[in-house]
Amino acid sequence: MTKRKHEHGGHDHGPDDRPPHHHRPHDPPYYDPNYDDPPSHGHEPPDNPRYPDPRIYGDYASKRPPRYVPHPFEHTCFKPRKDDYKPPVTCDDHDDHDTHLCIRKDHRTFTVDEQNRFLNAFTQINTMGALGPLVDIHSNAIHQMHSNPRFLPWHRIYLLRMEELLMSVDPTVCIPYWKSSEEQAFPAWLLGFTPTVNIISGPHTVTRNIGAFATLPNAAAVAAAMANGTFNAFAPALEGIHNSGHVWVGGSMGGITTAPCDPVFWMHHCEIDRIWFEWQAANPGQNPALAGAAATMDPWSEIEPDTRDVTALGFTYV
Ligand SMILES: [Cu+2]
Repeated sequence: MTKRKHEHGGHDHGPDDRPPHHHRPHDPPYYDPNYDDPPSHGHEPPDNPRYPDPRIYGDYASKRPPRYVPHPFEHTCFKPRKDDYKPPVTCDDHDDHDTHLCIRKDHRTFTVDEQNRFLNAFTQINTMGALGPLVDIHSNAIHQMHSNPRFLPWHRIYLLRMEELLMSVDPTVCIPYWKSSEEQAFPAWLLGFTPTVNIISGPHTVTRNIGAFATLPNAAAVAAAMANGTFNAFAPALEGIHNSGHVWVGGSMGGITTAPCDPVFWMHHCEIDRIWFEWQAANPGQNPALAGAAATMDPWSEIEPDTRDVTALGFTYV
């Protein structure tokens, strides 16, 4: 007998009387995973790795995230109020909680330490890859967050998610507001800060084109918007003022898909939200008329009534 069987455990190793080996089949010298029964790592991978945390990214963290719907062509750039335009008007398109109450302050009251903490937290969440996906939520028109009564409540939740993200790396950080109508100037301490954010279309480096394409609405324009006694009149007036702020900063801020890459986006929206907060106090009971699916601030689960009380949401304005 000359052939050896490729079987172990048999006893017919040879014609002689040597005792049989009892070694087990040896393991290959490389890792040979058992694909049928993979070892448990003790946790499940996220459903959607780009959006790992449902607390921040809402429905995007599921296996069936919201469908992507591009904004209609004429709505991909923010439009200022007609009276704020400076000709020529073009779109500057280059490349394409917990129990802690956040006290949102005027950025002009910030100490250098507070400025640095805000920018460092912003840089950290960007480096973590957490900011890009949040920006991308803003570029998905399926959420219907502009030019309708969802504008104010939706962005209130959006800001809150950003604030929660910032607080996850530095719990002392709250988003400051930029009272542009009063300042008539860009926050000087942001001028040198132009981060690159990995958004869905690729890396985007923040650009600005300050003051080139609009004037900044002044205090009188804000007062005129505030004078509206119904939500349906007030909200579009404030959204128009908001649009002009976007166009006035220009560059990244001028496009819906890139605007939240600029930290001034959050400070600008913080001011818009603060104006709404003040208006709410002066006009109790005036709320957006939203019902059914329109009342849900998708991709998050908050519904419109949840957005009315900022203190209940975890922040306030001073
Ligand atoms: Cu927006």
